[in-house]
Amino acid sequence: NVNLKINGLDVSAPAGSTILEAAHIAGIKIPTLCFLKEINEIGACRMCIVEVKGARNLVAACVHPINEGMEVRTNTPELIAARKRTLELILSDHDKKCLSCVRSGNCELQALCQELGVADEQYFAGEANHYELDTSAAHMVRDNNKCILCRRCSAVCEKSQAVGVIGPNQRGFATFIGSPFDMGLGETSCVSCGQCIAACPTGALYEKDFVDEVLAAVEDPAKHVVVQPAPSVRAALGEEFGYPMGTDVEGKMAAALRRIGFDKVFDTDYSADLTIMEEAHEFIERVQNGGVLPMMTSCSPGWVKYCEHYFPDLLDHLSSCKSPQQMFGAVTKTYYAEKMGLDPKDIVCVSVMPCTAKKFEVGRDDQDAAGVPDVDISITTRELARLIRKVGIDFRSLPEEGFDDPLGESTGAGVIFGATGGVMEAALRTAVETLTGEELADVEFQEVRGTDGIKEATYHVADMDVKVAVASGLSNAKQILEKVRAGEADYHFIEIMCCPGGCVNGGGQPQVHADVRNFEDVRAIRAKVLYDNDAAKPLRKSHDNPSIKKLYEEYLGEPGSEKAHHVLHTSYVK
Ligand code: HC1
Ligand code: SF4
Repeated sequence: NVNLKINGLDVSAPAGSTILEAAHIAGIKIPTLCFLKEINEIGACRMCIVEVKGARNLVAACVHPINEGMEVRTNTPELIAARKRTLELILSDHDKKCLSCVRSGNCELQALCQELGVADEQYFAGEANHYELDTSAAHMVRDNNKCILCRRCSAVCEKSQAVGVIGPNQRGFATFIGSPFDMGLGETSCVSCGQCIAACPTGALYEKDFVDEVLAAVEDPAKHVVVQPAPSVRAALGEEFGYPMGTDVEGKMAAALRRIGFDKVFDTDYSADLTIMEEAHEFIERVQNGGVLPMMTSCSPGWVKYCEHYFPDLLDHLSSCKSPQQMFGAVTKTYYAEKMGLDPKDIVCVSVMPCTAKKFEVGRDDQDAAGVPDVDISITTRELARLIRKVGIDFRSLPEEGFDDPLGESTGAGVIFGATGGVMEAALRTAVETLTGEELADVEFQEVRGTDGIKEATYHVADMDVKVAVASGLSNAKQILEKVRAGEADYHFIEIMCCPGGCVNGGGQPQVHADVRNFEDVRAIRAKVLYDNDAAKPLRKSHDNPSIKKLYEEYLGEPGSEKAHHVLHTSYVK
């Protein structure tokens, strides 16, 4: 360890730490704005400047390493005044419409202004840029009038996602964040992941909001409106209502959805189980009949879009299974509609997703089993929180309730879909038992758990070594895909999730401020909710789900049947 003094306090921190990290250990907060650990370490915004005794200039604490005997001051009146001036300069070219801003109350810029006592907004009126909103993408809006040029979005897009379709254009005062040649984001190869939204400290980036469309559907007496929340929503929605990160709010979420007025409160976990039935069957078929291997999962729409744009030569590796979101809609508008005597045109299927790419997925071709779109409206976890507030539901005082039958029943295999490695583990639980004909002694496949960007494992199943890989975050996926493309990978099955850590860390989840995100593993904390939820379930294998068994008996026949293909499988754009 290295010993230093911060604000006169003796601090000991691991060698190689930055001043920011050492201060955090000592419980001293140094404000930051542009810094995102391992993603945007550019020391550019000057919020985290500190004094180091003997140094000629102020240094950026986010990137400056500690030394033995160093003496640091973080909070002198001069530093506070300098930070305040930095904020004032940002505000002079910022659209200060806080009242109507989607991030009001949850904006990092607003919070810093409050902490540092920046008061009179009119005072900063100066020369300002004015930008048109970019609404060209299916999933999000870019409002450069609220952009503070921190570059967190472009760093995430490039480094985590290997996409790189947004970045600084022009120079000096004219600098703005945009796409190459100032194209609309919708015209680029953006994959709709929303990781840039999750990284944005202000209201410059936000999802297209469908809260009012959902309310209108619920109010329409001619419509039968069903809702399906994704696995990961229950792991993070509580954060919007003051619960500590890592709280499972499944029961309150179901109660809230019922009070919003949905006719049926179902669960995407149900169709995650269904996806496993089809995907495990497809995998076994490919292995036994010389199909294209490695097979790759297809439930993450940002990943599917990435594959279509960047690795079209590997599309035959993608499972033909629709995602659980889409399978849910397809089953609702075929099987459930028949059972209830409803015209599929009168059903509105709403999904609540931790994801912004799901807004794009609902509009894809070949996702209309009943001749109408499988899913009508997809909203994010954040939009659900807004909807709950808008209709005046006091979330914290709600009772815990369950889901409706029959599309609300699920096993533990369904709920772990939201964490990286979860789809693989769920598929293995079913594939192994199908191949061996024996019951698994232990259903937990620890090797594919955890937040590492790339995981590998080999399982000996029915005289065969099954080699699997799991990647989350497209830059990690890219490494594996390049190996497959070069013929250097001997995997049988690969799970790929677009967002780092999987859906729990999706672009539609509650935004986590950088001062938390830089020090805690949000992905692991939320994933634990799903693994605990799984461990507490009486049934943990998709093929044991009674409602899924019934669906096959009454409607689909066998996994992989012609009918199952018509309803539950799809195709891709080369
Ligand atoms: Fe996901 Fe999926 S796990 S893609 O992350 O396969 O969004 O949670 O709903 O569809 O189940 C997202 C989550 C989600 C699908 C499932
Ligand atoms: Fe990049 Fe994803 Fe944002 Fe598109 S949505 S600009 S791919 S980070």
